[in-house]
Amino acid sequence: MKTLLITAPMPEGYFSGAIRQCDPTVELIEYGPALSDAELAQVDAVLAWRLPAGLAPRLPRLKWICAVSAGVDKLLPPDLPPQVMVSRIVDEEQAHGIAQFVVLMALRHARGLASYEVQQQRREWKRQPVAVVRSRVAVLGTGAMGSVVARLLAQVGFEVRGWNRHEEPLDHVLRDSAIAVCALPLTPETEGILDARVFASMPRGSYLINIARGAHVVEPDLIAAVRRGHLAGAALDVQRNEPMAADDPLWDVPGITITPHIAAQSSPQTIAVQFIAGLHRVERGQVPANTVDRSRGY
Ligand code: OXD
Repeated sequence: MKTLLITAPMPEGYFSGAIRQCDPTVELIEYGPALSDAELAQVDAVLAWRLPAGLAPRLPRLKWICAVSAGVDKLLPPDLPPQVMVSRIVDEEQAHGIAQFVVLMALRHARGLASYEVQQQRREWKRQPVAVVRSRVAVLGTGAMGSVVARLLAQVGFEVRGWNRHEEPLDHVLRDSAIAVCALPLTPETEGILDARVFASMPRGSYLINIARGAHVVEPDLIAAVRRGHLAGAALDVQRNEPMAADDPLWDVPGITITPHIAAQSSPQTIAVQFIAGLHRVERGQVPANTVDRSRGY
């Protein structure tokens, strides 16, 4: 079985090295736009972050796509033949790292750290009222990531409620939450779910943390809600356009913290181990672990 590696913007070598260390017999082809149709016709599996547009129909033998990520939203183009299985990485270590990042940002907001950073710049030693954090946090998405995030937030004192799309309207859970954390999968149903209407339903001074996908957020609506002072701000580890251009309007909004999709990543070793196990299952005609329901998109 031949596997095509398409891991840009991460270098393919990062993954091929880890895979060859675990199993030197795996046949790997690094993706490049110059690959011929004859070369592509030999590909049985793909290990990828994003599938280039128009590539799927050029892979007539393709049986399986393994994401190098927790999300598969960039691997489900409409021209992907229906029999191709798509699976994702499920990594407890990554989920824990993401939860740590969310706790960091939630505490930074709830303990008012940004205002002390401003005070320090002014050399101003001034105490604000101090209280142990008990604020209410809504975690949107109760899957592999969301449940770990919710647990760690609760452990440090937040009052946490999980939400998923089939339970109650989103504005019901947000209207009394000081912080909303987006941990949803990106699907056609959740794209743009965080828009002006939702921001208006959040209490004044509340805060958004997004560790899922940039496209969950209607960014101009978020910018307007923060600039108006309705939301106190947001921590965005993911953005609609990654990498963000230097002139992206998100950079300059006071209260919005940008990080470049670093909340947590799976290591190439973890990805290699899960990929090889999946490849062996595909070779035996079995379904690999963590295969998504393509009709749901997660
Ligand atoms: C992701 C990841 O899905 O980094 O964003 O795994």
